Amino acid sequence: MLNPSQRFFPVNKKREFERFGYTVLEGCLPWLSLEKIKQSLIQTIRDCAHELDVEPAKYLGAVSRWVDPSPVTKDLRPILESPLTGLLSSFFEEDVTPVKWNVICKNKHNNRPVPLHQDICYSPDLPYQVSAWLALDDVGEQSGPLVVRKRSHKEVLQPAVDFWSPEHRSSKLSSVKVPVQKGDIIVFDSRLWHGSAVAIKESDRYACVSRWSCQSYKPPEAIPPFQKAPFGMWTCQKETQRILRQGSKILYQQEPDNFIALLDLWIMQMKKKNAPFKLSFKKATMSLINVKILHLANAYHNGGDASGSLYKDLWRYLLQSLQVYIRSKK
Ligand SMILES: O=C(O)CCC(=O)C(=O)O
Ligand SMILES: [Fe+2]
Repeated sequence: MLNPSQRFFPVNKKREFERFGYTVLEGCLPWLSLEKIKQSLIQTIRDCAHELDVEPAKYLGAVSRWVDPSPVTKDLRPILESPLTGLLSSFFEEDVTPVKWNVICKNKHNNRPVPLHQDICYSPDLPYQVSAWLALDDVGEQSGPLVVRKRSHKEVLQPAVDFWSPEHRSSKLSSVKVPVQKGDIIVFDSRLWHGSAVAIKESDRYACVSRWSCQSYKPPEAIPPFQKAPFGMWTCQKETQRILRQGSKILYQQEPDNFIALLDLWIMQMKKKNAPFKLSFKKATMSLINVKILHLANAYHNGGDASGSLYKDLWRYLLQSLQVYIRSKK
């Protein structure tokens, strides 16, 4: 039977994709109510917040992406997998297989940019060919659109960028914004350098991002190994735990083993403004609370921080000074 989403794409779209590493497929899935899908996502996100006993606004301030398996992505697959399979197999003119599903959002609680990166380098064990970034809202230039560096999918792969590191300096070098309408799909190569802009206009910007490979796909022969920053994407939780434990031993004569108990201890002490070095207690408290919510959302909902800014904030507002203090006591 013909899948209703199979359709003919102008040949220049495919050429554009091959040349620039991305293209926008406009007005996809017109028979689906994307608004209904988004509202149901938002309700699930609210339920997730309540499960952690936090306000939805606070939850959304800390969590900006969910990867399947997650309660937030669970209902998308049954609705979207078949139409997207139809669309993408028409586009590529061959069979395609879904690899991963994500929901990524910006809104008034979290409008931060995502630094430029190449997706394939974060997924060496499960490489995929393309992403299909389905807009669930209209995304203008000011609403944090995807940004891409045209043709960069043809460059030599670089090690995965650790943009969670406080040392990371993000570059906007020759990147262009890709504003889209609700229902458009940006199809982009997993080697393309891309990210997203700050949402100056803090309206909702929800996207369902699925990853796919064509049957004929051959992953790159060599994906460069991760170069882990001392405090970054792959190390920040362990480092945070280490620094906070050392600090609480010296300052509060306590050393909780459990990460959440440790964060709670520090939240309490920061609220009491109890530390012998200079810092903004308010910002330190906020960043500890955000990391706590992120950690719980990761454990319960496979939630994450798309922009990689929460641990960076904690570093800036507490850990950096605490580390200097600990070293001075050794
Ligand atoms: O949606 C965003 O803000 C970033 C998306 C992204 O990097 C991705 O889907 O791979
Ligand atoms: Fe990405």
